[in-house]
Amino acid sequence: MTSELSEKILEYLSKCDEIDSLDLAKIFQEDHQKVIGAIKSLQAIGNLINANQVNTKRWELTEEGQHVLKFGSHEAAVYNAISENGSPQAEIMKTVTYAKVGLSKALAAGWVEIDKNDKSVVKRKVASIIDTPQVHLMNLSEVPENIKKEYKKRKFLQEVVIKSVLLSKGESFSTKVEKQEADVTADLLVNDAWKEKKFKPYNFDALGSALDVGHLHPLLKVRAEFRKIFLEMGFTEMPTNNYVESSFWNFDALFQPQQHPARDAHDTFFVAEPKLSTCFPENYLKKVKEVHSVGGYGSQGYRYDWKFEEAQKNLLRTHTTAVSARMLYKLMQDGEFKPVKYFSIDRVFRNETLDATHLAEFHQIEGVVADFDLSLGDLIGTLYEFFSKLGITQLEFKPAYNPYTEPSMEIFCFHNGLGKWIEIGNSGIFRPEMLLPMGLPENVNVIAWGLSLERPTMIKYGLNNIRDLVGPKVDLQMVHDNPLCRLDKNDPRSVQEKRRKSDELSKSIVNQRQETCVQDIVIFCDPKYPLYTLETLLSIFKRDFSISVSVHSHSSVQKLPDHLVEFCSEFRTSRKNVDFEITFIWKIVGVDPQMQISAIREFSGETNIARFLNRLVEERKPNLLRYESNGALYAYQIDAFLDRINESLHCLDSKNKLKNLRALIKGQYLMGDEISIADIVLQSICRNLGK
Ligand code: FB9
Repeated sequence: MTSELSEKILEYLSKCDEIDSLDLAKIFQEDHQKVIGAIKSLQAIGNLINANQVNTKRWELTEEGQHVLKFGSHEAAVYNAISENGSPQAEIMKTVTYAKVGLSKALAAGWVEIDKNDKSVVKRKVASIIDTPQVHLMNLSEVPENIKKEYKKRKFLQEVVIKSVLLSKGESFSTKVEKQEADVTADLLVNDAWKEKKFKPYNFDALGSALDVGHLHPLLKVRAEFRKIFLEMGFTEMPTNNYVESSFWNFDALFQPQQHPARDAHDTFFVAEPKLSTCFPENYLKKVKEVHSVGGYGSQGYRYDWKFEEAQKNLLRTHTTAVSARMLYKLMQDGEFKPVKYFSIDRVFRNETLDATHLAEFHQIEGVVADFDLSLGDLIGTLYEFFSKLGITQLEFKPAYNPYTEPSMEIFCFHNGLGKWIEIGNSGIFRPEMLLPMGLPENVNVIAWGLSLERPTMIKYGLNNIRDLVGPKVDLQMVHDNPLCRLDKNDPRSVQEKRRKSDELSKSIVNQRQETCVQDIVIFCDPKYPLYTLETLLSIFKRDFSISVSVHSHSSVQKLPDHLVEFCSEFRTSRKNVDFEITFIWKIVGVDPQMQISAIREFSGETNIARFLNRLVEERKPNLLRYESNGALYAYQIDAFLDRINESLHCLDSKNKLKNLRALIKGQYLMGDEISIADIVLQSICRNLGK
């Protein structure tokens, strides 16, 4: 049902070629937003009208400008406030609004002067004045631009951009709009009444209404992914809902001596109230005291006077290994030992020096496996399995020291983006002095490892400062905008599987090309979303490969925009026996171009086509544009960027799209100091997005 306002708009438009929505609002004495609403409802009814957004810059009075318009300029107000024989400056300053700037302007204009005999008095210097600023503000349209800019500097005027819509008659313009039914109702079905009706066309491009829901913080997204990894590996989550812990469970139970530096106040947050814990398992406590003070189980212990009072001190737990200790102790209290796999992901607190990547608290991720006769090999194998699910397959281990594990190892992986080995965690086998007082059988070993949640999250979301991730300065828009987190897709098995298939594909095409040229690259592309990445890639490849491109238009494209007529013109030849022969067809296919590798398969989307072309070239020239030849993690990083670029390409408005894409560009190249396919795609898109 069109509103009365819509019909008035159509009526007005029938008598002119075009009209701006702001003018319509004035003519109909309506709020501009109501006019915009009526225009949108007319646009929904087929091609009645053409509506193009227009941005108009307009001058508007500021609050100070309104004051000048009403009461005169500040200098005129000062002049008018001075009495015949002069007035004390203090009085003028007290009684006149904007007196300070008014007095200096009035002095500069020669309207007033300071009394030579009494500097505290100001006198009139002229008999009368013309208040030009007030006159100008009363009739802005007559004021020259340069004067307006002066008033902008004096904060009397501001330039505002008014968004409006320029209307003109559409292909199916009419002043009479037949009511369009939105639904087939029961009434319409009676006696086939629906046959006489017009129905609103389905808008298949209409988006679902954005759900006004909450958004998970990146840390919680990554935590969920780690939780998924542990659960699929058969681990059970430990109860970690106690930040306050006794020194006994946080340190003594782990065979960490009471004089260890980590146990003093500048490394640990001790709790003032309640200061002490009093309830401990009596027999177990005795065994812990003994193994610390005199040893046992083949250990000589630390040979010191172990103090109960020290063990009673409450603190904010410094690691979730305190929870692991409680769980392992409980295991034997519940009956006979059975093998278990536990994990925890929760906050821990350390009184540490703060820096860009360290705060006084962080989330520790910990895995624990207790079973008969576990060895260091089992620990290493478990770590390979765990980290492989993050796409990390190159691990190195370095001997380390922990009070509660022996042997202990720091874990490293090679980070291609940073071009160096980075520490990704710590691990070890719990000592007998920790396990045997709990009553665990002598042939039971417990392997364990830990890492932080913040470090992988910062890498995943490209954050350099921990304060951009947690704390009061976090940009909530980042929480709203950041993409979903999936770590499992990097499981080398699925990655290797994906790569094996595409390698097979690339090899089959490469082999085919070696006998003949690659005759069957066909690309369908929508003129609304040109594949500029192709032009950039071909200009890189032309140095090492012979290329020919033929460009055609499908019948679904009525007229090719002028700026696309020369698309890939540099490569248009009819030469045969080239390395790359591409048939490029403009066709209405939507945002994702389609690449057809005839008789084998199809790729969809700019980033997937780029990946394929990179692989095709990397087969012949590995160093021309490194991708998979540089290792799984390097390729994973590039894939992660390409996925984010692809997500941005599908976000709705180009402004937002450009903002998302530009946010990806931090240094010279996305992968550090080496250009990659991700840079080429990103730069091509950003360079041409405005076209
Ligand atoms: O997380 C750490 N690094 C890391 C982890 C993952 C990652 O992302 C992957 C590429 C995708 C990147 C980096 N670290 C441990 C190493 C360093 O960051 C280190 O500087 C900071 N460490 C924290 C503690 O620092 C005071 C990280 C935290 C940490 C260290 C050790 C443990 C837990 C967390 C442990 C343990 C442990 C050992 C034996 C038995 C049981 C638990």
